[in-house]
Amino acid sequence: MLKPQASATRELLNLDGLWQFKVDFNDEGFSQNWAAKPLNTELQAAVPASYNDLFTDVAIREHVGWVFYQRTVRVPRGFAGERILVRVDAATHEGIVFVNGTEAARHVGGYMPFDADITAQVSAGEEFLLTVAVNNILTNETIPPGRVVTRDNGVKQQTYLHDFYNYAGLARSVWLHSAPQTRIEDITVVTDFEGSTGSVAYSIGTLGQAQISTELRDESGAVVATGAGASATISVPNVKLWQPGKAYLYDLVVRAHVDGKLADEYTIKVGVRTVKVVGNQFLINNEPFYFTGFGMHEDHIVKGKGHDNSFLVNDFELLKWVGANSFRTSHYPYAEEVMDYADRHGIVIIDETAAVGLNQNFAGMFGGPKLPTFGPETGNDKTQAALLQAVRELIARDKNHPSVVLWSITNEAETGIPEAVDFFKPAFDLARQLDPTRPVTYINVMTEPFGKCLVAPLADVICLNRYWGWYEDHSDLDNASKHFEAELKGWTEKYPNVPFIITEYGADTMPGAHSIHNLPWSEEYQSAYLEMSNSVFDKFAGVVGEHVWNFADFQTKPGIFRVLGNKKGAFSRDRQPKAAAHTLRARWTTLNNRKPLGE
Ligand code: GCB
Repeated sequence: MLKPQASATRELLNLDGLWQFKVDFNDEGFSQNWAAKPLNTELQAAVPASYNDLFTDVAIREHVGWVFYQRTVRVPRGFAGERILVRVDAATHEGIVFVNGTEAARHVGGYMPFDADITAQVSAGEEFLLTVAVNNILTNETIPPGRVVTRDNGVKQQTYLHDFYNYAGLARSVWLHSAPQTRIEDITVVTDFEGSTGSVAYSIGTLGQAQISTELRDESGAVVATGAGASATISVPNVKLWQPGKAYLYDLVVRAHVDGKLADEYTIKVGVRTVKVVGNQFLINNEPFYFTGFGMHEDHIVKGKGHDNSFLVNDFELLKWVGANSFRTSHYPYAEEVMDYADRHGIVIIDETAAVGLNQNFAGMFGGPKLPTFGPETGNDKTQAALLQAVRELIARDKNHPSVVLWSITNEAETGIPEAVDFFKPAFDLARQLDPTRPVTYINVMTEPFGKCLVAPLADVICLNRYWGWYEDHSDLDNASKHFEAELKGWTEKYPNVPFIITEYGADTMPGAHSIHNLPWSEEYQSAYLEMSNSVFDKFAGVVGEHVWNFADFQTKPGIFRVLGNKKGAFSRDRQPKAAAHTLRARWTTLNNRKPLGE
């Protein structure tokens, strides 16, 4: 799915700002057709932002159901004669776009963009009333799954089996954009190189018949290669590769002509690089790559999951400062601005669907009832269809990002039962069918070790989340080290030809808490815990990466094991380093994408 852009044939208008905002406390917004007239409300909400922390009213924060966002939009006169669309970058978790009270599009899945084609409903130069209704409910048939319960006081409550807070609303940008009737609909780029010659294979999907031509430009703007036809492979002499920490991006300018006249033009960034799994190594550009970095979250004060370019730049500065070369989009696809920025700055990404919490073993921790993970009331055929749709949309959106090197199907699902294979295998198959160029992984939870997990054989790379020294062997790093090593020995012996990435390891730490005795929650304990874990990883050639949980402290739903959120960040929620950040920096800034030890 192409991101809207301004080009010789396309217009783009950003609709961010303050929108009228109303919470549908009594479920009457649709029956009273709120979208047909100005919302009767004194509230305004910032877009992009999650709405939950904007207001002081806890009933808004904890609302379960629909909210309405509204503004007027004047269609620029230059849009005349074109298709006119509204792009919602994300409506968490379901969005409906209304134009003057009439539904124009709806979409389920809180972290993916969708378009409403409103050409028939609006006119260039005229104003219209744009309303986006957004629903935050998670059920057993959504990704991620959840359950709505009614408390004794009659108030609805959203429960779910993951710890990050269920922020909702319009957390990413909204756009009005135009596209020609005959247009470029899709672009797929696959890159390779041999010696100093690169290749860019592309295939272009169009709406309507058109002749396609392409131009590849280097960073100085010089045309280095050209192509003709809807699919072709073009050669790039003296190619400059996209490398971790050293990005190089070409522009592929795609033009569609009809009867010799330019009908559409669209430009995408192309990084020439390869990704391969060979034996137990992960190769980028045929060189072993060692992942250093974090599982992250889109999470900030006040904005929740709201995208913000200042935070984006600062978070990436901190990644660079600490020596991270990569991160995982735990536990959902991130804003496209994040992906573009990673492309531009050479940061490597493990790109994850929002399939988190497909594991009823967490019911004890997060509140029951504990049901079978897969079954009619939990993970069923519809849930699986939602997962497959999530995989489809993720790959459609992110397939051309050089920064993305690995698809992650799910985080910490229950994978030790045969139903898990039936449930997840189609998702692995689909990912490989849609993108044969990238390996596919899943994130294994500690309760599904190598002797039990049945999904591991489906994966090209096995990712392990391990908490030896925190949830197990708490405050006993000696035992933790022994158990961690024994476990990794078991995994790497069972799967000697598969690379392993430790995608989570971490210890909750209150910034400013200290202990001469390395007591848990102190900054000293977190540093010692990470050093212990890292020294275990260094004993295994098959461990090709370490992602600390988490980059920064983040908001969670309340819980007796959380102190105003998850405190496993190397940085506090306001992005100040804990001692652990310095510990990681000392290690990572000397690694240079390679594992120095244990090889
Ligand atoms: C996990 C989850 C992550 C949690 C983390 C924790 O295994 O994947 O979402 O936040 O543990 O801190 O408990």
